[in-house]
Amino acid sequence: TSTKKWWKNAIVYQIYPRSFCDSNGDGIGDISGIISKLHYLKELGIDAIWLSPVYRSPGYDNGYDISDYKDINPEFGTMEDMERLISRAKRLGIKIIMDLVINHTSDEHEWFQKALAGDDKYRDYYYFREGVGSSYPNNWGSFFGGRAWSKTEKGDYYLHLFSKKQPDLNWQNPEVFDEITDIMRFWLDKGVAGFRCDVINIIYKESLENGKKRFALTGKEHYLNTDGCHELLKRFNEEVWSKYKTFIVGETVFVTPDDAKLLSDENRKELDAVFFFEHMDVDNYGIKWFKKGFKPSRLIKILDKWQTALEVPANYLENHDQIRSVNHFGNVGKYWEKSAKLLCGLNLSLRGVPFIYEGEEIGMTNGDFKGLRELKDIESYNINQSLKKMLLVHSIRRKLILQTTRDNARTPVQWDASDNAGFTTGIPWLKINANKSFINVETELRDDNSILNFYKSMIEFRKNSEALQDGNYRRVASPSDVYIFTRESTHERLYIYCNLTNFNKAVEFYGDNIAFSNYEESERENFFLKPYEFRVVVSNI
Ligand code: TEU
Ligand code: CA
Repeated sequence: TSTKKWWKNAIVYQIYPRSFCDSNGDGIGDISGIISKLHYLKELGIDAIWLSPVYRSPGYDNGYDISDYKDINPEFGTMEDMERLISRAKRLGIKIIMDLVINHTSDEHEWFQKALAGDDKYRDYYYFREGVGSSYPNNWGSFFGGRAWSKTEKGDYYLHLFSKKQPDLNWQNPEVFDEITDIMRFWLDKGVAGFRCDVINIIYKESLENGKKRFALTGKEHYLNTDGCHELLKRFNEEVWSKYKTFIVGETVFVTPDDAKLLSDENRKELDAVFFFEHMDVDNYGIKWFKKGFKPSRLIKILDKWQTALEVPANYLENHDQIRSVNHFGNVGKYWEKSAKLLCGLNLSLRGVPFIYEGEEIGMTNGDFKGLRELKDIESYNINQSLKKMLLVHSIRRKLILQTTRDNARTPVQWDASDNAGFTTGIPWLKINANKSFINVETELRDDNSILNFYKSMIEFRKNSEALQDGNYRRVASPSDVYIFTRESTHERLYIYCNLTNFNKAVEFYGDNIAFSNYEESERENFFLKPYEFRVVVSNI
């Protein structure tokens, strides 16, 4: 119907511009590079692009440190390039969703520079505080390890929940609200279709009091999902977003299903959807650097919980902050191809809005880094410093960081098998994986049986399926490491089977005919699922 929101049946593709495609040989992906691949994305079948930040930035956190919200990072191109991207995409029916990073700015933003120079108006855009005795203003910790405060030349401190190059904005100041909503309108007027709001549920600090002591993120109870944050979201929605046909997805850290419901309930008119993290943390001890073995049964429990809790979850299995999903939940050995296809099937069968991260559609794997020196991520750098303070030796730090570093997902997209994988003619900013020789777009486009072609078919299948797009969700009893669920609409009932193990798994088969699978008909069995088998079975209703 015409009143249905456009994004409810959309499939979104995330681009991390630095790593996507370089058009001018400087080794850094750019906007012209993206434009050159729009037809590829159209063919893939996606409806919208979430563009990680392209704003002007000194790049200490690859653009998540913005120094001018109304300008484009010259490394990525010009404002004309950006306008061209929006209009070319529009012609192809692809919407552009920008990343909106408003918890903090870069310390090189004019506002912060004026604040440092002593301008009181701008000092109140941030949190400047005197130390307590010879120590920090409070005991809060940073997301990237270490303290959340840094000293200025004058001897006072400023708050930064991320790196010291990312001072937090003071959302209690109404002028900050006016500045940022003005920026939102600026981009929406240019034709952008919405925002992915970075760490949006931590922007409003209720107080700057000491937090309960924790191993990580001491202080979080003072800023997570505060009433002030809900209030801000309501006002963003009412005063700006609702005036355009936007899709607003929030990156919301440490949320429970109840928190997420409050943030994205349609009637509350705050966010449209949220990214939760519980499934990302399925294989760690609460802190991502300390990993434990992956158990499919845990992943299934978590996904089921969120499927049941939320009407429209934002579904994803990887992004620019996480390791590659085939490393995380699949198999990079013998079952690389089968497991990548299974994860595709899973992500695109769940209820909600599916997000695909660049390279996921060809089964890209974690970076093959040999040492910490090959890494570029500021988080990895800072964590290494923190782990040093904990007196962990180099070999251990190396192991912990290499298996989890965000750079695993940031290696350049592998377009072909040539030396620089068709990503650049120059020297890539981050090392390209050796497996580009067989994991690359060109090779996979030619192979009917490739992961890439599986994505294309699965996307098309979803687009043509009322049950997958709008149906309800119900888990079906199964062995704990096999995920079986139904998606059902008025005219269609589908049984989805996901064997998340590398074993044959005996299961009960329901339904009539197999509509989709990552195994050939001749390879399939009647009484069990093959390793990493994915099946969609249609049942008559
Ligand atoms: O991420 C927030 C965030 O919490 C992660 O960086 C976190 O360290 C990791 O995902 C935990 O597993 C957002 C952006 O996505 C990230 O790239 C930025 O560095 C960060 O905010 C600061 O803007
Ligand atoms: Ca470039």
